[in-house]
Amino acid sequence: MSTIRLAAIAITAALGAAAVGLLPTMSAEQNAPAVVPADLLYPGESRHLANVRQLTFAGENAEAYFSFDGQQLSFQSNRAHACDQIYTMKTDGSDVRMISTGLGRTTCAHFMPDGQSIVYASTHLGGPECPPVPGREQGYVWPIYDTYDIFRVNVDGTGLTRLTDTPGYDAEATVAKDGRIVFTSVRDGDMEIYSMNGDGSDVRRLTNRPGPDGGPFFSADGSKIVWRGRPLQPGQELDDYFSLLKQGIWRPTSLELFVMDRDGSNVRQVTNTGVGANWAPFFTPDGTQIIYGSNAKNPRGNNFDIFLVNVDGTGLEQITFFDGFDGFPMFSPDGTQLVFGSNRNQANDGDTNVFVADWKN
Ligand SMILES: [Ca+2]
Ligand SMILES: [Ca+2]
Ligand SMILES: [Ca+2]
Repeated sequence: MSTIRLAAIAITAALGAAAVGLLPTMSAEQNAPAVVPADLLYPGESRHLANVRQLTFAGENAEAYFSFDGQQLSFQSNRAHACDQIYTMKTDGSDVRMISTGLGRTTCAHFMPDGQSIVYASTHLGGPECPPVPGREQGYVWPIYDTYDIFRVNVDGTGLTRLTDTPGYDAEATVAKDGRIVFTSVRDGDMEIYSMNGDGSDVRRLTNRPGPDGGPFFSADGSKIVWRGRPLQPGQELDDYFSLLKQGIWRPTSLELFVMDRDGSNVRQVTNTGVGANWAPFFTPDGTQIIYGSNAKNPRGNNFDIFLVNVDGTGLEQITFFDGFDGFPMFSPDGTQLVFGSNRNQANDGDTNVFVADWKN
């Protein structure tokens, strides 16, 4: 397997949803040997993790996020469709149910606080097929399909309601405990973060700086937002970014983490690695630290790992040590469990599955 291919698989996994399925699956004879469940914990990981359980075993699975009562997970998978659909399951991996339409591509699902409905993004209004995958003429790029809008649906699949209707990409919706939604949109000509009520009303723009901003999550108390971005100065990189954005693609290779108050004020930079993608951040339940995935140690490689850092950028600690992709970490609301995506115990090379571990402080 070439280094380029490894990196492409890693980035595909790291970017999750929208990118999953863009690459062909490796043939069966190239399968990595499976490890027994006792080996799901790798040397160095026992400082914070214990009792690692694999919840999914079919297809690509990513972005698993806890419900507010900690009893269920929403996630996306291509197990039964050509591109990702949204599912729920219990935290032991049982009772898997598809709640999206089965049409188009979907991404980034999150439970509402009462556990009775879920928000997610889908391209199905743009057509029933999987949207086209961009070519490689621009190098490695990630599609931001202009047919993505954010929807809300009851957990039984009924009551599908469209929450965004502006032209262009609207996705990456997550929810505060009071029901306020934060999401990413290109409605004003750049990738920015917005918030809105649970019914799509009262939309407010929270970021306003050239360059990609996305992947926002509220802190448990709803007072802060953490996200990943790359503020760009006027010049070649910014010109290139806007040129790609007009084509519905971007190049997510170098990203840092930031926090702000829920109204968009008081922006502070958390990481400053300068290289690699710091990705998919989430606050610890007490709001003092951020857990996230990163390939900063090996910016061109596939070995993303999960890290923990204080909100002020100090106290960086590596959590996972599997030699392959680990990312999309999220704590259960009570802080006792960590859910994450990983290539560990892959049946096919590059498979991403959902894992839950006990968290040790
Ligand atoms: Ca839209
Ligand atoms: Ca921006
Ligand atoms: Ca890793």
